Amino acid sequence: MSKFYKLLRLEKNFFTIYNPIMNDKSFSKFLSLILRHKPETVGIKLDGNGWADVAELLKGINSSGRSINFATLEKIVRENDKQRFSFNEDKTKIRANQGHSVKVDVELEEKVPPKFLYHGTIERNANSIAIQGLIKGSRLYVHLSADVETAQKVAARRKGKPIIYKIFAQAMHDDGYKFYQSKNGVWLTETVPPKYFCQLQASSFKL
Ligand code: HQG
Repeated sequence: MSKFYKLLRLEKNFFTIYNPIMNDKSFSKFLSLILRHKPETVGIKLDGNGWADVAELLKGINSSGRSINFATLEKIVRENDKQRFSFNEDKTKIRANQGHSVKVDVELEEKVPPKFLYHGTIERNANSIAIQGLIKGSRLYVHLSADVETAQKVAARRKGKPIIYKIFAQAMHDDGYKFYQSKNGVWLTETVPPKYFCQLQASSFKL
């Protein structure tokens, strides 16, 4: 990533994290930061299964200069476009369904994948992906989409020319690679070596 884009991202993150007037979308981003990456931002800890105590979370957020109550948190969890968060049964605990960089075990269900899965990214990553395959980077897993449309949305989060890989998931599974599906439908695996994917031609998906 160029210095320019790094700065842009830093600036975007700064306003997402430090803007005290937050709508539900910015709150959802802030929650992702806390529950996937940096619980210490609001002075809390996640347990081994990724759960945060809801009372501690609300207290931590409210002490950080933002204002949130249980009803708003419930609404954000309920209405989140990708169902990123889950409560436990009595809603005393909350966790992110996927996307973590902190080492927690969110009790993912191992599952037999469909024949193909998809991964959306940008062209700038293509050379390195061709050599290394898809790697998980700072996250716990490589994230894969069930269909091309979803992969396109993932690619569109980034600045650059979108590219989509078709992953030979069934072949990987047959060769012993494990797959998981998060509660909100994202497919996860540890790594995807180069022999298990091909790049889709741009003509086969709408840019
Ligand atoms: C790329 C969002 C160079 C990879 C989405 C991606 C997803 C490589 C980036 C979830 C590489 C990692 C995760 C290699 C992989 N060389 N680049 N060898 N291997 N990459 O954000 O999949 O909205 O960690 O292609 O919808 O983009 O947050 O992963 O571009 O489900 O809930 O390295 O995040 O979900 O980026 O996105 P990320 P991702 P939420």
